[in-house]
Amino acid sequence: MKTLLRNAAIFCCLLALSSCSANGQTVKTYGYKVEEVLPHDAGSYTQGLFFHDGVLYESAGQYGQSSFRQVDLKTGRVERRMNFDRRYFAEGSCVLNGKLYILTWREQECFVYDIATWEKRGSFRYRGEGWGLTTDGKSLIMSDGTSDITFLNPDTFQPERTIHVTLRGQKVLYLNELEYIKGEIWANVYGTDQIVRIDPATGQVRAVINLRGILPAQQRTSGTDVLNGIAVDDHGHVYVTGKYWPKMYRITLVEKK
Ligand SMILES: [Ca+2]
Repeated sequence: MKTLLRNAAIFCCLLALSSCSANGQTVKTYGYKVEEVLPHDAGSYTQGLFFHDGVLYESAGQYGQSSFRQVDLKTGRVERRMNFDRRYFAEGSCVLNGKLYILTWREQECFVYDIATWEKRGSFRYRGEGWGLTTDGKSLIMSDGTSDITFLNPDTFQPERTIHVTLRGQKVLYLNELEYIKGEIWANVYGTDQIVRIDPATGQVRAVINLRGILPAQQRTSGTDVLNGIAVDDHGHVYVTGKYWPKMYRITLVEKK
């Protein structure tokens, strides 16, 4: 997946041109303010991050290391953990109607559990890769590493519709971890420090958030990987982290003029 970083540079070039209009719509650009620094398990290759009933959950990837965790927000302590067989590379996760859905990267299988008991309730097969997962409260919303985001029926996992995500008319590839926030889909763009805010009806990027520098150089090691992980709590507070990052951040956005 590291090879994607080369291609991500192309996307960065696109961002440099942002803050212009796309088909008559203005694309806003944001920086960030760190409101709170929280601990994060530097052993977690973060793939899914979300709150449910005030509790933070995280899915983590890599073959032989994949897990799903219930995490104490303030201490970062893993309070409950489920490990996956080494055949599976866990990806994005979310809860809808009391069911926990966890994607796998190339295994083409979405596991379903009861979020209260973590008992397995079944699984769904799908084609292509699984990357990010979130929900608007009705559908599952899934990314697959391309510029497409697919809305799925949570009972059947059948696709309902697909949006093609564009920034100023250009495809935005490598859409990764997702979070549905106030009527928009926020998506990490793999290999970059950017989050794009997407119109769920049209796929157009309404805003770009640049989080460059949020994890300071002195906090980085040779094992530190890319920004990934967006979660919003019941108060509308937004949290971000990254793969093997030692910190998670509660942020607010600062619009760039
Ligand atoms: Ca998320």
